[in-house]
Amino acid sequence: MNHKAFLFIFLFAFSFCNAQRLVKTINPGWDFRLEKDSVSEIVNIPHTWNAKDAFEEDRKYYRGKGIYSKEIFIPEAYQEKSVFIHFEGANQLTRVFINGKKAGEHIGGYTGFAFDISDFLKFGKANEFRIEVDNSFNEDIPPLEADFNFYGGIYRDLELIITGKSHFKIEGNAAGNLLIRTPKVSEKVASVYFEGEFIPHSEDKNLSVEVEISDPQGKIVHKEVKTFKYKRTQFSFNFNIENPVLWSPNSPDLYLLKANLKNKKGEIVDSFISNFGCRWFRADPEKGFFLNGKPIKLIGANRHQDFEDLGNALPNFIHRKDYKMIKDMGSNFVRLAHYPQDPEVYRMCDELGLLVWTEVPIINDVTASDTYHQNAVNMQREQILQLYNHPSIVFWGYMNEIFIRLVFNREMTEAEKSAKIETSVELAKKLEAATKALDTSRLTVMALHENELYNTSGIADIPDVIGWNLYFGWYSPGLENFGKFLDKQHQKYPNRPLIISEYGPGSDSRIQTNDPKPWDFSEAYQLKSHLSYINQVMERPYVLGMTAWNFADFGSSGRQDTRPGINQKGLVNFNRKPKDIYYYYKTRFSENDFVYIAGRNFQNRFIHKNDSIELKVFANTENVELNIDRKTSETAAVNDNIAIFKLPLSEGEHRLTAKAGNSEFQRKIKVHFRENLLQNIENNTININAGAHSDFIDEKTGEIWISDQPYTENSFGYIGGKDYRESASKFQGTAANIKNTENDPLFQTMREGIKAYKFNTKPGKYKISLFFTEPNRSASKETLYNLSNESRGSTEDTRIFNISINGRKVERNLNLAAQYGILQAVEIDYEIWSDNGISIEFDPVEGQPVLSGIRLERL
Ligand code: GCB
Repeated sequence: MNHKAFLFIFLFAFSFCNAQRLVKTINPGWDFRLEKDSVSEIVNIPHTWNAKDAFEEDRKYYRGKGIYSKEIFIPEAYQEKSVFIHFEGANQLTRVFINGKKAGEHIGGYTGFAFDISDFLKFGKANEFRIEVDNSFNEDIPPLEADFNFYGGIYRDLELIITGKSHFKIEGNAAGNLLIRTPKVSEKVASVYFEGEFIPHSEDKNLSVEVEISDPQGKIVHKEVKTFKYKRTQFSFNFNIENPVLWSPNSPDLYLLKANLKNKKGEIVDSFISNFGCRWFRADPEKGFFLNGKPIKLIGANRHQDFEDLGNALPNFIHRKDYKMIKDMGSNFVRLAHYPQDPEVYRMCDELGLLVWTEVPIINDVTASDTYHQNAVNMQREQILQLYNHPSIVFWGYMNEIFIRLVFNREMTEAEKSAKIETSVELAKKLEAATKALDTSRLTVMALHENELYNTSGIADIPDVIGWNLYFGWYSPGLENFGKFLDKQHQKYPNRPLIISEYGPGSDSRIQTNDPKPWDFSEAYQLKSHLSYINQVMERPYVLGMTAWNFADFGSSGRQDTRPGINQKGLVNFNRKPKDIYYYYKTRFSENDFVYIAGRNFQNRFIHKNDSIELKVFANTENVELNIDRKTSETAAVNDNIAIFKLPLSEGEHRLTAKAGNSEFQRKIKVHFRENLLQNIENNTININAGAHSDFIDEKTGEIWISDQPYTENSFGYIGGKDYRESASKFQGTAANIKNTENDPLFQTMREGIKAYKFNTKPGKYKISLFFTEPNRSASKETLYNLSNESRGSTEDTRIFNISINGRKVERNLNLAAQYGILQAVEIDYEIWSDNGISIEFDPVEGQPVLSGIRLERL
């Protein structure tokens, strides 16, 4: 060993022993069982017991108590220390027992907490840890309800923290109340306050706190020591940083503060390390958001903390990856809806340069009890004290759409409604006061839904900034009504800074079309809607910014969209595979040249011979050059970051290469002429998404169910009827979970009142598969067999029809509701020999026939 290496090891070992705080996870190997079960299993933390059942058919996930137990050996040496157990988060009511004694209890599922467990431990021995976590509905704990799953468990890291006998304050608020405040920052000087508490042990008289600050380059810019007389527990430092390096999304430069707590002998008994940043900001109701004196339009997304197959029990790398993806799409801002997230998330936002709106989960409804109010206020206090030092945070939020139940609950009396409003306003005032008591340097914010009650009740006047969750073109009609609504609000309340906290439709990567419509869940409609919203925000300087709903699809057990149990408004899928819209944001908001050919999941195109392929190319240059099959090139102008090409392509595969500035993108697409499908039937099955204007791609099998078409000579198609969405005169399709299938969209769209489906086939043996569902929840289950019965109810909701194939009756009095049930996926296959084409006739007996899909195979 050379001399240098020896010195290095010595120094390392020395500083290690001297750094008195040890933080170590105790995640692995817990014996876990649900209270209702006797069998247990071994699990690792992060863990939730709802990762699966929240997505099973009925999605009634277990909300109750889960019990974690484990023996943990505590070394003899810890007798000279203080030992804490620290939860980064457990949902939602947690009780800790050590060696049979209760060591602590915490309420709330989204903030961290710690207990001093020193007095409960046996040293040099194994100790019995038992942790009970309960996610049952509790009317005193927010959130009472919301559009996401309340997965139960210890779903974030679990740690022991070991310090000297004397230590910085850890218990209670978990961050130790060690706050770094930067109340005044300018380009010339930043004044910094570092303040907090320590807990002195009787053996340690006269403790001192030593502070060292380094700048973003690692150069020490300030050092200071203060000694405190015994029994003093509060300390504070106040110093200036001249010409501070400012933190911003473009240059997220961080300062580092290290603090040591030392005893009289100069030994370090505890230590604390935290980043902080120097920046200032304001929200102007007329001119928008300003950071470090410069205007900045806030652009980004909301983000939930769950992931496909994992529930909310995510390893840190997924948290990190999400925020990198959010940053990478050109965001400078995120809303952590609807609750405080993993500590790693805030660290990432500081480092990546993402401004943050973080909020406590007071959602949809409030309980008018002191306990509920107090729990809500405690959550906000914990959030603020734990996250205070992150320069990325600019908004402390509380309350999301707090009047939504009130508006939709028809059973409530006027008196009950007034009482709800009163208690909500009262709680908002308490939350506002509690927030400002801890932090006047940040802005408070609340998210509202489209309703005047927020204005008339006065609740919208309480926070500094108002966030609007607006779903024009989805829950309420007309994308263009978005801007009109904002202008009206701005006119009426000119002193109120506004931000768009949520917007965006649901989309399903399996649904593709060039002719998007509201509620068709196509990626194309998602693009249309987001594009319109972005333009409308960009035209309005007074709007501070916008966060899309949502970065990723997320679990919500009550949802019945095209993937039941999942809210599909994500820019990326539940597993984070991007939808096209993700790349639209990246194109629109990233500074480097970027080009992307839309249609990640739309690579097979089924068109009519004389039609051309419509291709959308996203680019942030003035023009895009598109090369086709390395032969011909076309150029198109870019509007709103989209160039549209109409390409008359031949049948078969084509390689497309788009170029914009320094960026290049390739995509293969395959063109199929619908006219030729019947000719090639030996090689191809034809799958038709009856009653739909969109293609549906079965992710599992790769089958493509092409959009429907009317019958024409020498081809195939329907005769008669209407798309169910139109005939039902509904804004949406069925938007209901279809049982016995994962291909809900195939069944949710249908042709109602259909008379026939025809194929001009050559002679041969064929298999015809018909796909149906009964969409009407009140469809009558009575069949024609008891037609004679006098007691037969209204025929309005009865649907009975016959089916014939080439003149032969194959179904007599088919009543889907009676024979299969409502909203069930039904497939019936028929084998036939046909000499001269296929004609399937639907003949109504009562009500109107329906058809959801049809598949033709040559046998
Ligand atoms: C909202 C809620 C959010 C929902 C969203 C939706 O306004 O704030 O929690 O998930 O709408 O998708 O309906």
